[in-house]
Amino acid sequence: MEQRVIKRVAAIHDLSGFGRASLTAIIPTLSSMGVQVCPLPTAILSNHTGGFDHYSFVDLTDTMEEYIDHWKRLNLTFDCIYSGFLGSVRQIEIVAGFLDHFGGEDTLAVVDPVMGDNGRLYSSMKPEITEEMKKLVGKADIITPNFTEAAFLLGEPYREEITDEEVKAWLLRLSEMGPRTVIITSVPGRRVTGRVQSEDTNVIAYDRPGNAFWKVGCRYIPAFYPGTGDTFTSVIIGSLLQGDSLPVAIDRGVQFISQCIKASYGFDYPRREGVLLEKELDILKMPAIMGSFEML
Ligand code: PXL
Repeated sequence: MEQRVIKRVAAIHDLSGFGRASLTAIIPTLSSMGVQVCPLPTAILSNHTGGFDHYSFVDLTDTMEEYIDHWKRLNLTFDCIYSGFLGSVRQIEIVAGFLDHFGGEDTLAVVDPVMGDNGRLYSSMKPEITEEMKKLVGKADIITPNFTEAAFLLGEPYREEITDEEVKAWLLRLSEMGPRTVIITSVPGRRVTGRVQSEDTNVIAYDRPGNAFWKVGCRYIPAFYPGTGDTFTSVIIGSLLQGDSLPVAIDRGVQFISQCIKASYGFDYPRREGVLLEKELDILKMPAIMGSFEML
């Protein structure tokens, strides 16, 4: 592969004009980390669907193949292929074909199997998306499902409590589907009689090459902001492309999202607009500081 000064990521996501999710979160995050983003848009929405009750939606499935054909004619190569929100079974097939063509040993394949949250599929997702998404997961090096998406991929009922040992079993089963690294976000942590403890949700990961489980605790902040999953995975990709180890990359992702939420929470504005990313992006230019990850 050619020597590139700037690492290059193909980002296969929707473009939502308002609300800081998908490409409008991914592009600034990776750019701030010195990585070039080449978007392959899956759909164009006026605004994302989390917390807004109306939006326009233009499905780009029919344009994707021609778009990809031009990238093939340009002989483009990528250091990473990163897919997220996909609107249809057909789009998943197109992404699978993209991974077959542009993927390889020197290309990190990251699949964020965006399907739902809080135990439910997103309103725009049809139930058959889960079966199709499993095929894409099988082609990935790294997957970053949230706890709900992990349950859907495994056919497990959603639950509000889980032990570390049970999460480890889930991680191994997900890794057996293909990916060498599995990172589950929003894993419920300890609760005491309804009162939430400080370390309430965790990111727990399994890395097959190192045969290691990693855990990073996140302090509970009572606010949900759409798009934080896209920013989180982007920070992990940027960090890995900069040469960080997996636990450091996960830790940087968790620290950055926590900082964004803390910096946003004190301001009175609709949460559906996402975290105040623009205020915090410069943090990504700083070197990683002391991590809070632990080995499980
Ligand atoms: O961040 C995930 C996401 C991506 N794209 C669209 C969404 C959402 C979450 O709500 O609505 C269109």
